Amino acid sequence: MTISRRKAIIALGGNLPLGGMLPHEILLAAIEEITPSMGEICQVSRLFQTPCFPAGVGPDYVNAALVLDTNLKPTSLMHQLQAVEQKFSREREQRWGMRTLDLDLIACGDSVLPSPSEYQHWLHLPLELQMRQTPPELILPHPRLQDRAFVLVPMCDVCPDWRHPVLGKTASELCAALPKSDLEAVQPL
Ligand code: PH2
Ligand code: MG
Ligand code: MG
Repeated sequence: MTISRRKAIIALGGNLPLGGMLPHEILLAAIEEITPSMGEICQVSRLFQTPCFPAGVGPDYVNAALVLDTNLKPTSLMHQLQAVEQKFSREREQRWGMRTLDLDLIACGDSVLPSPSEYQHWLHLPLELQMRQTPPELILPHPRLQDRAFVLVPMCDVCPDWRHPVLGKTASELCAALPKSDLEAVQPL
């Protein structure tokens, strides 16, 4: 049997302290919790301070990205990432609410999940519905990654040449297409 290894892109974020830990310390501690059984970390981005999205609903975030060489299936990896979130007291309450730690699986190589047609549905979902609907299953690549400087700027540190399997553009091309003001608001810590 061949084990298929793939490069998973993981986005890290947080905007709430936990006990005595500040968001950037939580992110660094979370990276330490990504064990060899989950895969091998190949690259870790710088940490960035980013304005909260949607604007004004909470404190700035700290965001980062990493690339993990893994042989876990995407859903297993997602469950393991959720277990790490739990260690840092992540409460799943409000969509896009404040959080101590968010670990999002952004992409797994060039996988499109759960299917290309389902992917199209989430890709084109109007903003009004995005705010109210949570996909029932893992969607890959993350359907909003192309909109978000707080995801794409860190990705450009670790995988600028990763090509979006549906949009056909690399991370650095997607990043360059964002409004300049969005990009300038993402500041290395
Ligand atoms: N994550 C969210 C909602 N808003 N804003 C920033 N700046 N960074 C995030 O990681 C973030 C967000 C939901 O996961
Ligand atoms: Mg999340
Ligand atoms: Mg998130």
